[in-house]
Amino acid sequence: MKNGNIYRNLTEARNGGRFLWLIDPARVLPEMIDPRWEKAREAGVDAILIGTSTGYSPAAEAVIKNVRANTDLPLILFPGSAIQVNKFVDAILYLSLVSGRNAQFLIGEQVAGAPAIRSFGIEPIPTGYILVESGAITAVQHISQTLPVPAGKPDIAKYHALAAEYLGMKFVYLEAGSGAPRPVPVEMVRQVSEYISIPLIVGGGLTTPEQVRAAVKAGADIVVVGSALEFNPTVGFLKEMAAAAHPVATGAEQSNG
Ligand code: 1GP
Repeated sequence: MKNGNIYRNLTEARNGGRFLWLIDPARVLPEMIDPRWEKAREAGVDAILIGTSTGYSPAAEAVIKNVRANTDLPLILFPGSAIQVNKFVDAILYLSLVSGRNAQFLIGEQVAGAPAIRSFGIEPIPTGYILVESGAITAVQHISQTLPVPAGKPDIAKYHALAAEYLGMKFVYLEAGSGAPRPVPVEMVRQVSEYISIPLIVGGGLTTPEQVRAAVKAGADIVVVGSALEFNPTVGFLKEMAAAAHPVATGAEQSNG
């Protein structure tokens, strides 16, 4: 799928939120085939994100090809740096770490990756990436050497999100960091989603269906879950987490309240 199709597909009107499964290629063996991949669509996964914050993973290409061979879901790269750009994905979250003041992650990596994205013909989805304090120093914080937005300061998150919208970005991503002890506070999700007009992605530290449901109820259009699906690698749990993001579509819950 090319030329805006993935973004359109992720944002067209529907009840509930979208559920994205984040696969970290650094944590998957290149020869491994996860039996959940071919069941992911049926389990309620809307797309697969692939990426890691810790530089280049030599196995990434093999892992991506294996995922591709086992599911027809859209594959979206979620890169920590330009070196991760490859031609085996449909789209890329073209992230700018707007909550930081480190030029490398605001514009430097984007310039480095742009020609490859163009020549591979993959769909760039400009995304304002906002790191939120979560009770620990996460890999994103360490690698980017940036300060996260304080968890109790939703106004700061709102103004960064609005600036991302005004700069023409298509998504805002509120990120607590992979494996975060605390996800983005529900109150921050609510305030940011009410404040901006572009779709909101929320991820990091979401480990239970209740947390996923709360994020969607607060206004997250898309939720991203990675670590919890590594700790509990069953199809049943994948289904439960996905159903929590789109309760109406799955029939698991007829109303949110
Ligand atoms: C991290 O938001 C994603 O970039 C997902 O985080 O691994 O904690 O689910 P988890």
